[in-house]
Amino acid sequence: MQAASFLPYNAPKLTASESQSRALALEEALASRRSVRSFSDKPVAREVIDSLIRTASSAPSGAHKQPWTFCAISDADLKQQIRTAAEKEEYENYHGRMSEAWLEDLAPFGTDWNKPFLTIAPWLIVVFKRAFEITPDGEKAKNYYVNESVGLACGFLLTAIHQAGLVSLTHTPSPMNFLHKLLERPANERPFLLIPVGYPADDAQVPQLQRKPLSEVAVFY
Ligand code: IYR
Repeated sequence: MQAASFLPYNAPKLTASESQSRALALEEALASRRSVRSFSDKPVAREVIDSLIRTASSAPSGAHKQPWTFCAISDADLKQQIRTAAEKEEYENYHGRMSEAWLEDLAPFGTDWNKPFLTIAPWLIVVFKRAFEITPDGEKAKNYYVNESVGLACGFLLTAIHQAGLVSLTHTPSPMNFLHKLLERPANERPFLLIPVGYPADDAQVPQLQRKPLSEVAVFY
């Protein structure tokens, strides 16, 4: 095993009041983030997507294995193939595979099996988790806390998307194996989330939701 070499950590030097105002500024910026289901077809430059993915990939991960692959798709034909396959699965979900209680919980969001955003959004980012790695000599090498790590990277990604003035949807077609097949991913990768990225449609609407107040989500000891 290789020993890590260490460098001094150059922490940003902020006063307590600068810390507070920067915390509040980010809180306010992220308070306007919403999951959006109606996209514009306005293009987004490849360079922006590169940057969003670099930000996502800066997330912490178990033993710094970075157990993720981000597949960014702008090809119209591939987006159509993904839409067709996703809608086939979703049709089954909405017509029998989801419980009555689940359908009732989703009713306020107005979702159904139709997924037009999969062809309208200029980019689809399909996030894969890497369950393990294959070493150059063909051995399996373990990754650690893969779900936690990839979840964190997706959080960074959604934050970066919002910061860039773009919108996203955390879409979870189920089952997702069709993505593995269509994108010809290797055996160590499993689809994790499908995230359309772009601008909202001019007439985009979002459901009226309340976020839980601090008192309901935090306990101080
Ligand atoms: N995957 C389905 C159903 C769905 C499930 C949940 I939980 C949501 O928050 C939204 C939708 C779909 O994408 O329609």
